[in-house]
Amino acid sequence: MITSFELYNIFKKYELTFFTGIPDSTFADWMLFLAEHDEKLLTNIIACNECESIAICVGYYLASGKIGVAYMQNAGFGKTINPLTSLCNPELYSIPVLLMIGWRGEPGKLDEPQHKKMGRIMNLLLKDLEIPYVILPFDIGGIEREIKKAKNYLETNKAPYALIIKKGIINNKKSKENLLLNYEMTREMALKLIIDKFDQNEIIISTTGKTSRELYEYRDNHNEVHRKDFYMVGSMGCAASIGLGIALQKKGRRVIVIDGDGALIMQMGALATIGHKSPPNLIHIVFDNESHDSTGGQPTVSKSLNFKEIALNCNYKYSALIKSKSQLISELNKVKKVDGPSMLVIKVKQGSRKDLGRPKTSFIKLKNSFIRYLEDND
Ligand SMILES: Cc1ncc(C[n+]2csc(CCOP(=O)(O)OP(=O)(O)O)c2C)c(N)n1
Repeated sequence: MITSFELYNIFKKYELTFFTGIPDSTFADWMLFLAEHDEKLLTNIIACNECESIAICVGYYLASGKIGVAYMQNAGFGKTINPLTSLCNPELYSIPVLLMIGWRGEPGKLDEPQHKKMGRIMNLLLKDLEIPYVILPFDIGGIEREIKKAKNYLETNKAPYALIIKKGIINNKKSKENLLLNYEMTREMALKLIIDKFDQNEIIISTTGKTSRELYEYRDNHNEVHRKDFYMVGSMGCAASIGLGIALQKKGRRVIVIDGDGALIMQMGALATIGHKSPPNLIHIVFDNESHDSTGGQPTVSKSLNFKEIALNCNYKYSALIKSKSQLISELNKVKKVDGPSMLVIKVKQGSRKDLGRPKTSFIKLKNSFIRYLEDND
């Protein structure tokens, strides 16, 4: 096992001090280290998605001749295939990028179902992409040897190379540093208020990570059925687009999308599509905790964004920024009466309950009962 500081020292020795990507809980402490030391010891750019991080590294290389490191969870690796096979490809521009990929769903290890397939095929995909990779060993000497080898390859071949990071290689023991967000509500509190308000034949789509886990558990604890909800697993950033697809078919039903700031930023282009199609029955709710809370609380860039105005500028018909419980209650009453698409941006604290559970029902069962709910309740 290696600490983040020891890892940084190895990267620095091989002139790798430029990092960009989307966080993964496999190296949560490393992500916090990068955020903490950005513009001091190193550069860290929190990207909107994994594809963007490759492109940032390409720009960095073109302008400085130096090699960037793109970090990601293997869930997001698929998003990099386009720039890796075009921009970086040795048959085209031949640009070296070091990938640092957290290995979720490693065969034989217990993990969430959405990680199983990518965990199994990631190495095969890298082989098909003709990107050499190494599974980083656990000892510091071995890690240094492999990073040196990677650097040599990148310089000699001017092509991408991947480091695969297993859980437990980077010490994650340092406690999570919560952002000091002085908001009244937690995500879970706000979620409960919303769910209680929409108690008719509404259709709910909840974003990936802890939001869906909290919603699932809330239904369980209240002996409510899950069929009203579509719980996203993986596919971060896709909740609003699923909502659009449904809203356009089910014009007589309200569709509530519950999103996160990280997920919204990841696929922010979806706002343009939603605004353009303008379904009046779509309500887009964003829990903005200024972080990727589900993977360890690493900051997003939401602090410098005004989602409320962005939505309106993308042709949403109504939008509000909410910071308190009383405001949330009044906006929920209002949003039921106006034509959408509408957006409610709710500022919430970071964090979740330690004993938060995970969906237990099979996803095929959940899908089938959700489809029946869509058919039955028009
Ligand atoms: C394409 C992709 N990249 C990364 C991940 C890993 N991941 C899962 S949840 C999450 C954070 C989501 O943050 P946000 O939408 O702000 O919601 P929060 O966890 O803060 O409630 C990340 C990075 C993923 N599932 N898919």
